[in-house]
Amino acid sequence: MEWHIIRLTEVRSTNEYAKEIAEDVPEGTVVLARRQTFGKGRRGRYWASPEGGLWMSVILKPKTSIENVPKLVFVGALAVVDALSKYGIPAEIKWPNDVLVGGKKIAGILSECKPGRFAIIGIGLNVNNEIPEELEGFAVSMKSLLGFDINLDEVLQRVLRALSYWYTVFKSGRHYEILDAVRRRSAVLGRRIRIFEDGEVLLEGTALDIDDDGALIVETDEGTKRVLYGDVSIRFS
Ligand code: BT5
Repeated sequence: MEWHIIRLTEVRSTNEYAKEIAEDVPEGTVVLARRQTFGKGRRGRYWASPEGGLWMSVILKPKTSIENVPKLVFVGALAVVDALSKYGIPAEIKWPNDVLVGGKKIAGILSECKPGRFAIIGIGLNVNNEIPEELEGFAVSMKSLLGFDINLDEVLQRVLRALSYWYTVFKSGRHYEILDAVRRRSAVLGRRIRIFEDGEVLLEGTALDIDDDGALIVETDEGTKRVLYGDVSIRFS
């Protein structure tokens, strides 16, 4: 995969910027910013993006049916986990879009798409940046784990290399390989969890599996439930 990198000093959100240019640029265009002033998570949540972190959005134009597009979140998460492993950092995927190290969030993925036109994988990875006070105890950076500054460009190249690999798997239709990898690296399977939607508990139970569509299977007191990724978030009970 050939990547074309657009480097910005400051932007509101690389995902917003990527959406604006997506129709006019080739697949593989990457928007990278040193800092974001309105980095976003899902559902208008914020994403702290001070200098020193890896804030990027990748523009893709997959020729696949719409129901597969949500799996691109996993492609992004797997790329981050693989890149971290090159630094000896063991990371796990908290379904559907978080990457955790030792239970703390080191990265988040935000995928957005215009069906039939383009898809964007937004990746926020804490590298050398400070973690805001309000996230202390919940978030972690590569620097805080390793104890030294990491070359941001090298992290970018490692994420892109892993992304090339997983996106090739995606495009060739081997989605089961992606799901298998997510299961193996999962932070949730076998654990008791509560699933929230709009701040309300949707259900509580034990995470049993991630099925072939990428949905989470949860065993609850009322039976087995299937949760499609959307805007739910998980807390460990
Ligand atoms: C996400 O949302 O985890 C997706 C984050 C995607 C960020 C990237 S950066 C490049 C691209 N451009 C953008 O504008 N966004 C993408 P969600 O699952 O909704 O999690 C959001 C929650 O994570 C917040 O409510 C905070 O609790 C927490 N959070 C915010 N900033 C964080 C940080 N830097 N590190 C760890 N956790 C953070």
